[in-house]
Amino acid sequence: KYKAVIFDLDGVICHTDAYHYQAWKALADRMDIYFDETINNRLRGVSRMKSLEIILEGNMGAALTDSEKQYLAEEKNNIYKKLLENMGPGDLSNQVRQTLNILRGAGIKLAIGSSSKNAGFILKQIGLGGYFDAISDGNNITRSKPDPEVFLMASEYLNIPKEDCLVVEDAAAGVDAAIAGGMDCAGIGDEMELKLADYHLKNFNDLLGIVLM
Ligand code: B16
Ligand code: MG
Repeated sequence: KYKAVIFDLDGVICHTDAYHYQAWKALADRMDIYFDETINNRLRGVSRMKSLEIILEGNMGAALTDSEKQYLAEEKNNIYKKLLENMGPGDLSNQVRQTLNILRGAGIKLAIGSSSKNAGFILKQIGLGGYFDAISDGNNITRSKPDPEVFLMASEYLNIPKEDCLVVEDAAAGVDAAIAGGMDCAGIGDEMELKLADYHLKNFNDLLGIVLM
C-alpha cells in the first residue's frame, strides 16, 4: 500500500525530550521564568523559535526584540547541543533498528521529516548517519509543523507521490501536518492526543503490519 515511510525524529526514532527539557529549563531558570514538564510537552514537534515564544507566554515575551529572542534561542541550542554529545548508538532501540531494516529490505523507501535543525547530528550520534534515503528537516523548511511543508519536501526528495507515503508522528502538530498535506499518518504515543491519526502504533514494530500487508 505504501512505497515510503517518513519518520519524525524526536519522539519516534529516538528520544531527545529530556535534553530539550534540560536545555529550556536551564535557560528559563537563568531568566527567572517558570518552566515545567507540562509546558515542555507543548513543545513537541514545534520549532525552536515557536517553543521559545510558548515559554515566554505571559512573561513579557512581547517586550523582547527579534534579535533578543534569536539570542535566547541560540543559547538554548548551545546547551542542547552539548547534551546531544552524550547520545550514542545505544540511544537507538533494537526494535526501531530492526523495524527500519525490515522495511528497507522489503524495498520501502525511508525518510526523515523533522522540525529539528539538529536532525543530521542526532542521526549521526545514534549511528544512522547516511542511513535514510532522504532527510527533510528544520534546515530546508520555512514553515514549521503543523504546516505540511517538511513532509511534502520529504516526498519530493524521495521522488515518491505523497499518496504513497506514510508519516509516523508522536506529536499532535505533526499529525496535523500530515493531514494538512493529504498524507496518511500513524501516531505513536498518547492515543488521545493523536486521535486524528489514521493508525495508532502501540509498538514501533506495529508499522510492519501496516506497511507490509
Ligand atoms: P531544534 P521533531 C522537534 O523535532 C522537537 O520535537 C521539538 O521539541 C523541537 O523544538 C524541534 O524539533 C526543533 O528542534 O531546536 O533542534 O531545531 O519531533 O520534529 O523531530
Ligand atoms: Mg516528534
